[in-house]
Amino acid sequence: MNRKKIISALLSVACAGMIMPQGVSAQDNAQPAVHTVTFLDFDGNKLTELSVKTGEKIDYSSVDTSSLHSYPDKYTEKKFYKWSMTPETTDTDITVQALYQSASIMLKKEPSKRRYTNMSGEVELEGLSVSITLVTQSPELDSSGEYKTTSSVINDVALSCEASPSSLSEAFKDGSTSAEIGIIPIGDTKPLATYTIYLVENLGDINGNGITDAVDASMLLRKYADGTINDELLFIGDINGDGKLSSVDATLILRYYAAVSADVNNDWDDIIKIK
Ligand SMILES: [Ca+2]
Ligand SMILES: [Ca+2]
Repeated sequence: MNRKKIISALLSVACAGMIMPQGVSAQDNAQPAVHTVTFLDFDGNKLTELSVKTGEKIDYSSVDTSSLHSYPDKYTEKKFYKWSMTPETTDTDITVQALYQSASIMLKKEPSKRRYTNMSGEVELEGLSVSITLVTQSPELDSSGEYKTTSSVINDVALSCEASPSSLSEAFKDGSTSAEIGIIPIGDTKPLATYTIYLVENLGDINGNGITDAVDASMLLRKYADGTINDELLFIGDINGDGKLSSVDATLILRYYAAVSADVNNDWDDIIKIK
């Protein structure tokens, strides 16, 4: 065998993998290099890290992201959305950051009925208007190096909400004349907003004798005329709920008294609605 042939034979054997280079490389193949995958929270602080070998799949599901779930304020829920990148494997140390999705609930309009004149029935959410703003981070960076966000607004979610407590007897059970009502998405337990309702059982009873009649109507007019109006009087005497006492309220008291006298429907709400 001449020199040329010997070289050729050696090369073909080497190419077939029969001859292993000695030393470091053989050692590397036996024990693949280990790399660190560092996971950061939304603020860029270290959450945890994983060690993965070259070629080994990174197990993202093993990272516990439950600590990233938070309520930055009463109306906002923030949770893990996805990682800034999710390569299957890595041959170097890498860092990935958690991206978030947040949902902020905004109460656009409280339920229109805030005042109840008795404790029977349900809390009414009519008039309630709620919107949810979803903000989602994307893996793309903006010009200042921050993760871009997109936001979308979902309106009119009021229909899928319920009041808690839902019954007036429950709301005012402690004898109080005001109650905090939670507005809760159906199926949820955490209120997205709260508002206050009032119990005014003595509506229109200006002189406080326990009945609402023509005497109260004239007393209201007198107080209206001489300007002796305080908050308590307004609470009892502002029948139409426009924030002031006027002859309109006196007229409504008379109408209520007439209905009671005639033993017909004397529901304040119905009486106030009559134009
Ligand atoms: Ca009275
Ligand atoms: Ca009024």
